[in-house]
Amino acid sequence: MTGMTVDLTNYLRSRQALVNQSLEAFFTSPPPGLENHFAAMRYSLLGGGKRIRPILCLAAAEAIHPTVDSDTVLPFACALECIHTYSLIHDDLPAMDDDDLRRGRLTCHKKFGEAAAILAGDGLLTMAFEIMSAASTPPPAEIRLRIIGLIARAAGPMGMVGGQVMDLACEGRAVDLDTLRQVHEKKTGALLTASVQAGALAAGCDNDRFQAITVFGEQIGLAFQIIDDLLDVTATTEQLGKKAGADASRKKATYPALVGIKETRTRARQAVDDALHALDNFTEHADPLRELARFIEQRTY
Ligand code: GRG
Repeated sequence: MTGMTVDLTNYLRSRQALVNQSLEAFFTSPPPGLENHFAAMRYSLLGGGKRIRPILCLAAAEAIHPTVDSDTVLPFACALECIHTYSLIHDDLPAMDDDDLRRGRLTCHKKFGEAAAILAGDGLLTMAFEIMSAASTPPPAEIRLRIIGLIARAAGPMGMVGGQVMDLACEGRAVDLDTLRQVHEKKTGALLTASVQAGALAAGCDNDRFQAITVFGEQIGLAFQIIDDLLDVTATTEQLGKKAGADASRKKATYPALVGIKETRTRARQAVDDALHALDNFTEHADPLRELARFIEQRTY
């Protein structure tokens, strides 16, 4: 077993600060004429959020190489948050979920207007790839290219975008558990899996540990979405910073709707147990990753 004790609250706080500082640096002074575009991107990117994906990326790197230089990993970690934030902005648009509240405040389109919000999402998505490709620090170009490729695949039609397309196609239809799982794997799981894969690769991970980290990522991705479904039923709008009960009011297929609350919890626990099992051969340097998996199961927001 492991010997390192992780104070997750402090760990999350310190990594959030690191990521926020780094994101700030990538989105500082706007060129003349783009002040409003930068304000819209910054509003959504820097106005809250748990930073789960970048922190998973940093923790996976640490699990592989405990003294890895954070400058090696931060461009990927920040890019993942940019992609995630873009997806939230677009998901909130009237053409999709039409939400007014995100991260405890007005959604981007409510604050800046629809056209500005679409462009803020586009700007964040493309900036992610500029950030990842521009860095002059390690990893070497070959690894950098592999990471960029896997993040692109996880964000695009084979991953998150594809999951969103499938999700929209499911609206108003009876959906079985297998289909729901496929939607979740793509829409939410793919980017979470890519987050740990990217961190591990940036830190120089070998093939065996890459496979193990991939299983870990897939299982926490599943747990994350199961808990997201559950929180929609059990948490308040205030806790979530977005409208609670939205899935039920849209009659969406969710784990609680399909299997009930008790079984939903059991499935989240099973996924986290499977994720932890995948790290059996890792040292105590993977303890932050292990704690993050438990946090994903126990989170209340
Ligand atoms: C529009 C291309 C496109 C994709 C949208 C991710 C997504 C696909 C939509 C978001 C809708 C949603 C609520 C999905 C459930 C899981 C999820 C991604 C929750 C939000 O992530 P958190 O909890 O949010 O990490 P914070 O705000 O903490 O970053």
